[in-house]
Amino acid sequence: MIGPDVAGIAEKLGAAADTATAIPQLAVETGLDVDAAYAVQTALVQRRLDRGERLVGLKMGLTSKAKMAQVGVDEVIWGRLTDVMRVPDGGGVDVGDFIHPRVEPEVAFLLDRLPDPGEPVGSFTRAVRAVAPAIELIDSRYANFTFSLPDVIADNTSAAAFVVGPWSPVPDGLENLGVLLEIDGRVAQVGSTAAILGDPRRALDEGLRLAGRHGVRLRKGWVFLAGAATAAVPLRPGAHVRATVEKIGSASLKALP
Ligand code: OOG
Ligand code: MG
Repeated sequence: MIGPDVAGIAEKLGAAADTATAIPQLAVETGLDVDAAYAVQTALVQRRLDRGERLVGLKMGLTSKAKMAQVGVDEVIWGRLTDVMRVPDGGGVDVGDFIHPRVEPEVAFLLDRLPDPGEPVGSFTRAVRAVAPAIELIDSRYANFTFSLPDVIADNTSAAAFVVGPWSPVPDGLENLGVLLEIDGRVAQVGSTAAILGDPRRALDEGLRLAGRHGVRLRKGWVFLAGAATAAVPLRPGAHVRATVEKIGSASLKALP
């Protein structure tokens, strides 16, 4: 049997992102399984690298029950971040550049010395130099923000943009810090870093393990998003978004009017 058309599917997803136009889900019709979906993701990100973007990190997805429940997919996934997706802290985005953007509060790790492939993280404090509050802007390329597991993997796990706040040393009690998402000064979501796999450090173990399976090595200097602790919230034009993580600080983002 002929396998799915990896390059063709990546092109469709890339064009959907470039033109901010939703497309129907495609995994069932094209026979995409998880492995083929990661191959599509690789081709989709390569399309960005071919036009000059640089890989700057890795993001985890669906590491909390709140997120799994919101999208109806219950497996941990990972995707790639490029320099063009990064928005400066306090910076603005144009909602019109996206299909149906949502924002979610995240914890970011600044990667330092990483173990060799196949090895456990071992010492988190050696692998992670600093932590920061972050906001991820996700934008599924599928209509109605609805997808299956292989669909969302192929779509680079809905990655669209991200903001990283000020870095600080890893605080005590990282496994249970309050997380807040505010829109226009009003609380939109409340959670705890404990929602992220019981301890966000575990997200790094999972990232190393899962990305390692596909031959992807994390790099020193990369940003690592551990996955949202709460459900995501639609981003409306003119909204001011702030994510705060207790003991770490805040990151913010404006949507242009
Ligand atoms: C998939 C990406 C999930 C997270 O932090 O859980 C994710 C989606 O919800 O569209 O980034
Ligand atoms: Mg996320």
